[in-house]
Amino acid sequence: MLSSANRFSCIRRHPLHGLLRKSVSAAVRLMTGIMAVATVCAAEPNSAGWTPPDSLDALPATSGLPPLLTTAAGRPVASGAEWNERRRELQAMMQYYVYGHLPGRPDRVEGRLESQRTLPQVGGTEERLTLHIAAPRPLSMRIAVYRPSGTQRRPVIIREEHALGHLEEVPAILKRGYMHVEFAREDLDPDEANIVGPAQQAYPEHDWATLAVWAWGAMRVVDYLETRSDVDPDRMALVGHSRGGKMALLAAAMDERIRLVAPNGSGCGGAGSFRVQQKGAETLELITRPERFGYWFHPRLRWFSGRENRLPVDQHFLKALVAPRAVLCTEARGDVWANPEGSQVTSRAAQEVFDLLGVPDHNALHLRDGQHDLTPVDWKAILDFADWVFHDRRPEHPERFFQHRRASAAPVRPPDRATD
Ligand code: GTR
Repeated sequence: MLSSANRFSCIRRHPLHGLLRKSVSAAVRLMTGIMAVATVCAAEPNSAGWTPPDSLDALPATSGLPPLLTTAAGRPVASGAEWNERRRELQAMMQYYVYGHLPGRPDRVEGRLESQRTLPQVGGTEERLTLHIAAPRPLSMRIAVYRPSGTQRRPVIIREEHALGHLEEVPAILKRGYMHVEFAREDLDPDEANIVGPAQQAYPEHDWATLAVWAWGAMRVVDYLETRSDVDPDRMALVGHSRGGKMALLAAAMDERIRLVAPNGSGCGGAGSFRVQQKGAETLELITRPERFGYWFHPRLRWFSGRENRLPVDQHFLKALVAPRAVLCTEARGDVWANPEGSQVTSRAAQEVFDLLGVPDHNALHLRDGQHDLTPVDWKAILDFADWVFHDRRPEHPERFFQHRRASAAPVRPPDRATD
């Protein structure tokens, strides 16, 4: 269900409007795709001082993952100050090649309380609110806030959702003293191909795809939470499962106010490497198919299908962008589609940045047995790790959070599978 202001803009629900919207949308996306795939790239430097290539065809094939601690111009990165520069370059590259460009922070985000109730079964209260986002064309998004009793400032666990009211894990979260916030990401962009969602309509000059819209939505939740007197603004964590995990990792890579991110089973386009994939994992080719999830990504990404070794980025860039804040990837051994081995590889590759910044233990990966799901075992790992990061409560068996460091973890070097 869409929130009221956005429902107005979602004219696709009328059959004729739907046809119109789909064809306009398809044309817009086709144009973007043609521009990307024709590899005529804007050669002007962007705000990070990084210049996109004139043509994708000119990109060299490389072996291994692209380096983190060497700039695009070939300079080594050896200090925190140099890393800050490099960070901006990596953000620019990830947006250019993978997700499209996120707009800046809007002037205002205001929460309007819609309903409030006490929920004894979760051990606290529930507020339902609508966030009003002062975008060039106003946007709205629904959220649910769960809070233990008391008015003191609390750390927050934010979770993305396409529907609100997932109460199963709320009691455990509140019991540990956290607030829990869910947001309805699809109010900003429905999870469907061939739709120009409300947020994309509000910023027509931006080439952002659906994952970027959702990530921007998470950042707007943070804008709102910063205005609340019962939120500890230095202790906000973001959790997402699967496609929500892809979104969460991107949001944390872009927004330093997110102090801990936990992508769960996020796989291709999330924590898993595009290049290094275990047998049965979702590939760049599969995920970017127009009839599957091409709309999650900038159309430019599909050019790298079968040419992954020419992609100037990989997902260890996103993990490194979180440093010195904390990232915990929760993965399941049986979830081969989400490439848990490729996530170990990107965690190992990102480690050098966490080491450089003096926070080696802020780069974490937890593996459990089982399949693709966000289970109580994952939630326990997330809360134990959050207690450690936010409250310095050392967990039992801390080595369980660093499974990418084990000698048996997957090797960093990708198999020679991509063709030139
Ligand atoms: C799958 C998709 C994955 C993952 C998953 C989900 O179908 O191939 O990349 O995102 O959906 O979000 O549940």
